[in-house]
This record gives sequence, structure tokens and C-alpha cells, in this order.
Amino acid sequence: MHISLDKHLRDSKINHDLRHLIVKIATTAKYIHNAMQTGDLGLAGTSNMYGEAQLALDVLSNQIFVNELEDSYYTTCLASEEMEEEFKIPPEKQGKYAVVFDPLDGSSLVNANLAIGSIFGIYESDKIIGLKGDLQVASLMVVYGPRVTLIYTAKNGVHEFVLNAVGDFILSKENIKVEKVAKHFAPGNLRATATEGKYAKLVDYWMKEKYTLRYSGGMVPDINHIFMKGEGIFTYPSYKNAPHGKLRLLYECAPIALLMEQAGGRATDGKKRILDIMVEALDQRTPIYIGSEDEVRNAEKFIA
Ligand code: AHM
Ligand code: MG
Repeated sequence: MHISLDKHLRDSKINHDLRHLIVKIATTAKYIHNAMQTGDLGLAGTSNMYGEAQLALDVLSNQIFVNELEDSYYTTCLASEEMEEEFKIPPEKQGKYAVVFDPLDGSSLVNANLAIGSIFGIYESDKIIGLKGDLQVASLMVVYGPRVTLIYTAKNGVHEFVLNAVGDFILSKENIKVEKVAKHFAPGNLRATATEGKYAKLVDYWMKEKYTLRYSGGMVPDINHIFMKGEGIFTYPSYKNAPHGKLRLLYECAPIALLMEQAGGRATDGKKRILDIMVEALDQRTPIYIGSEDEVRNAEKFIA
């Protein structure tokens, strides 16, 4: 029997509003996928708050998610990697959830036709600053690859759905678990090994121990690889030029950390649980070590 995302949420007794919000995000992801296949992939001519050139697709995806979430009547405020400020939902459309997202993570990979993704964190809140990832009531990521898949947790384990030919997300993997020990490594920011001796030693260790490299340049597919193989480690350390790393706490690291912990894995900044870090700014960055528990602990030792 096919189990749809909506049915899975119902069977898991996820409350009405959260269920509808998650289904709304899933539906909207289909529009993004459609835009990806048919849309203009050129530069939009604007840059986001980090000074990165935005692809038209970034701008478009962000706009589509904002519009759809505003009109869902389930949200209070929105924050996205592609917006400088929090977007307050007008009073007549207020719900109870703050939604934070990266509408198109890994957008530089689009023209190379590699897999990319969208990431979402959901909080029951009417503000964002001062929250920490632990307070998320749900998080999810969508992978746009040869197949479109969605992985969610509403703190009920981690579950994967595949988009079928008639546009339904159908359960494909329930209760995904990540083993403690890994044989795959995804070392982000390898350029840091030029100046960070400890990170260079960690990468050396993985190579000497004959770990298998699986790195795509997109955090979503790289993390998805860990979920699908049931083991692995992904790292994105800081270094001199980027003292807090590159990846954003709110839009990338915290939602993915919740998924990873729900699957039995570990996610830290090298010392502290990602989910314990307080959000002090929308654009806050953090180094990240995430995946199989023993491997993350080992990485923490190397870089201590
Ligand atoms: P983006 O949000 O601007 O697309 O950047 C995030 C991406 C991650 O998906 C990936 O892990 C990382 O950037 C790769 O960074 P680098 O360009 O340093 O290799
Ligand atoms: Mg991103």
C-alpha cells in the first residue's frame, strides 16, 4: 500500500496545523522543481545579504515559498537565506509557526546539473532571534536529484518520501537510522587544510583508514547520502578566512542537525551541540561536524 506524506503525518498523530504546514511545504517544493526544469537559470542581477550573486532561481524559489507560506495561514514569520530581514506575516493571515528556510541550497550547482535541495526548520514561535534548534517542532529537506525526495522529522523519527509521477510524495523509507561508525566521508572546505593543521590531520586519517569520499558540494545531497547509506560524516570547519565557517545555523545547520539527531547521529560545531546554539542573528554561521556519532566524536578530538 502507498502511504502519502499526509497519511504518514496523520498516522503519526502530528497536530492538524503542523501537518498542513508540512504538506504545504511539500506541495510548494513541486513548484520549485518545476521552475528548475523550465525556468530561467541566468543571474538575477541582485545579490543576497552575503554578497553572493543570486541565481534567478534563488530569487524565484524564495518568492514562491514566501507567497505560499504567507497564504497558508499557518505561519507567524518567515526568515530565509535569501532575505535580509524577517518577513512578518500580516495579522489577518497569522498562524502559529515561524518557518526558516534555505529555498535553494547549493544553487551554484544548478548549471552543472548536480543535485540540490531546499531546507526548512519549523518553530512554534512568533519570533526567531533567541531561539535554538532544539525548539524546532519539525524540520525537513527536499532533494532535487534524479528523483525528488523529501525527508522530514516532526520529532517522530526520520522518514523519506519520493515524488511519484502523479505528484504525490510516497513513503519510501521509514525510521531512517545512522550507524555510529562510518566508512564514507564528505569533507567540506578542504581549502582549510592549507592553514588548519588539525583539519589536515583529520582528512589524512580518513584517507589512511581508506574511507570512501562522497562529496558533491551540496550540503543537502551530501547529508542525504549519509541518511541513505545509514552512515557517514560531513564536515564544514571554520578557518582563518571564515572564522565561523560558511554554513548558516538557522537555515542549514539547525534543521539538518535535528534530522541527524532524530536518526541517531550527532551534530556539533566541534564542541557544542548545534541544537544548543542560540540564534543571535539571522545570518549567523557555524562550523559543523555531522553524521555517525563515533565519527563526529573522533573529528572533535582531532580538531580540539
Ligand atoms: P549556498 O547556500 O550559498 O548554496 O551555500 C551552501 C553550500 C552547501 O550546500 C555546501 O555544503 C557548501 O555551500 C559548499 O561550500 P564551498 O563553496 O565552500 O565548497
Ligand atoms: Mg544554503
